[in-house]
Amino acid sequence: MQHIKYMPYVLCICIFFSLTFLSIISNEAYHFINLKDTENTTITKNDTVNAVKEHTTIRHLEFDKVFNKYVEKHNKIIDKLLKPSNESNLLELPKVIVAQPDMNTGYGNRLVGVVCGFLYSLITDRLFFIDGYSNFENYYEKDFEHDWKIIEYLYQNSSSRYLHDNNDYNDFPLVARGNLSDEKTDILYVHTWDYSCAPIMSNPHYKNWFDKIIPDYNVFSAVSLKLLRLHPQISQKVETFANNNFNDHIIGIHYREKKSPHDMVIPIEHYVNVVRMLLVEAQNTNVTLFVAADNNNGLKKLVDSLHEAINSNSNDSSVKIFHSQDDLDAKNSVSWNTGTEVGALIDIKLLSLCDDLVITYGSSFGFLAAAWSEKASRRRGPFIVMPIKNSIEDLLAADKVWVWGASTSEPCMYLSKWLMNNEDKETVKAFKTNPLWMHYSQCHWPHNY
Ligand SMILES: Nc1nc2c(ncn2[C@@H]2O[C@H](COP(=O)(O)OP(=O)(O)O)[C@@H](O)[C@H]2O)c(=O)[nH]1
Ligand SMILES: *[C@@H]1O[C@H](CO)[C@@H](O)[C@H](O)[C@H]1NC(C)=O
Ligand SMILES: *[C@@H]1O[C@H](CO)[C@@H](O)[C@H](O)[C@H]1NC(C)=O
Ligand SMILES: *[C@@H]1O[C@H](CO)[C@@H](O)[C@H](O)[C@H]1NC(C)=O
Ligand SMILES: *[C@@H]1O[C@H](CO)[C@@H](O)[C@H](O)[C@H]1NC(C)=O
Ligand SMILES: *[C@@H]1O[C@H](CO)[C@@H](O)[C@H](O)[C@H]1NC(C)=O
Ligand SMILES: *[C@@H]1O[C@H](CO)[C@@H](O)[C@H](O)[C@H]1NC(C)=O
Ligand SMILES: *[C@@H]1O[C@H](CO)[C@@H](O)[C@H](O)[C@H]1NC(C)=O
Ligand SMILES: [Mg+2]
Repeated sequence: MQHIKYMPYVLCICIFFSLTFLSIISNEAYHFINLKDTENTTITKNDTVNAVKEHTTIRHLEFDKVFNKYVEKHNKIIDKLLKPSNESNLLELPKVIVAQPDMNTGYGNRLVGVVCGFLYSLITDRLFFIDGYSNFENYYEKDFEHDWKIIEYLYQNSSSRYLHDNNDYNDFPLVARGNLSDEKTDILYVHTWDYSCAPIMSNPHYKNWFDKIIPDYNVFSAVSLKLLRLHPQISQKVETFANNNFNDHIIGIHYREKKSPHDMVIPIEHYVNVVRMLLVEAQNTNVTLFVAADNNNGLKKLVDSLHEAINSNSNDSSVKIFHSQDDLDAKNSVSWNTGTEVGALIDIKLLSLCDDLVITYGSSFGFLAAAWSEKASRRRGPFIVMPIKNSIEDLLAADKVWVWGASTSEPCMYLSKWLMNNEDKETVKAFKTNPLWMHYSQCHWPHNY
């Protein structure tokens, strides 16, 4: 079996859920990466400009109205709370949701909890804050003041509890089938590395809300496209790169090499094969391949393999291969991962512009690109390449899947396997009323695997 030659790609894992390399955490400000291809912002083709414009078409009009109303309300209340006057003395402290992202995790683990927290605040009519996202405004546009630090002092005597506390505690019965407005606690903390709010979409109390506000159930997409809009300086780099390099049909590939646990391997050849399969379908269009990876060497191997496969199968020069230029082996100054903060955002956003995605099982980076995207509700879900045991057994057995196509672009919820295994029957039943429950559950190892 040829595939055995991928044996050398076995790599060590530290904590496989998310975190690769432990490095010293600091609050150093980010620096822009040097994207050489994109330094000059000359836009060459009018049609690509239009294509990029089309990406910004609003897909969730009802949600956007809800978002804008929330921003207005939030700003008014914050004004009153922070400007002491006799009017504000009479004001009861509003109940809040406080999202607590861990800055030392990657984006896939950091942003899902922020989106979940905001979703809860809309549904429960609480105010939304983020606790501890350093330099948020350097990376994103900020429509309203959500820094918990500026308001926290008012809540020093308030009651608080965790709705989610990573893998240690999750109130799934409340999320999947309770009425969250009955919750009397002033502060509800949302501390999670997972898309752990997915069960709220199954909650019978909120079914009408979702049917009306986000009827296509691309919930992450609807929320993130409003709450997490990239800082203009970063989004300009994304747009320039796309305008200069992206063609009619774009296939994005995320190769997460350094994460497979238990001596499993991710055959590069399998990524290449999915691309070849997609190229058959894309005949007679000019195709761009956009490649991202978690390390420089992996990126090079994948680009070389793609070049080799494409050139040996046709002399079709209409397929172009690009990647951005983050130094993936550089130590990230903020998180446990490698590469830079801005470089990672640019890669995610470029992947999110792709018409098709080929991503890696168990890596939330690719799922984030699929979901945090204007294309989330239009395209099919990403193709997911599976790590396999480095043995003939895994290449021959019927129950070993090498690649599969996801049914939606929503992120993965790795805790769903825990939920189904440990929660009471009613909660499991409620969770499974969501037509997407299989998607949420199938895309990741269980957290204690
Ligand atoms: N620039 C860049 N960074 C990456 C890439 N893949 C992984 N990383 C870095 O590694 C982190 C991985 O963490 P996360 O997004 O949680 O994904 P996961 O750990 O694979 O589930 C990212 O946030 C990036 O900092 C990539 O393709 N490009
Ligand atoms: C960018 O474009 C300007 C004007 O066209 C040119 O003068 C400059 O040399 C270019 N810079 C780079 C880095 O190519
Ligand atoms: C590109 O679009 C602009 C504005 O829509 C237009 O003025 C210009 O003529 C177009 N250029 C070409 C080459 O089509
Ligand atoms: C509110 O403030 C105004 C002016 O500062 C003052 O005249 C008034 O007595 C105050 N009312 C109360 C109820 O404290
Ligand atoms: C909290 O309670 C203490 C003691 O009762 C009181 O002195 C303090 O002003 C209160 N803080 C706030 C923000 O209400
Ligand atoms: C939830 O409970 C509140 C009272 O705590 C009630 O006003 C509201 O109608 C309930 N919401 C739903 C969706 O059942
Ligand atoms: C692909 O691009 C080339 C060069 O820009 C162009 O001549 C050709 O018509 C394009 N093909 C299709 C199918 O759009
Ligand atoms: C591609 O082009 C090369 C050189 O022009 C030729 O030798 C080769 O047979 C071509 N391959 C295919 C698949 O057409
Ligand atoms: Mg991670």
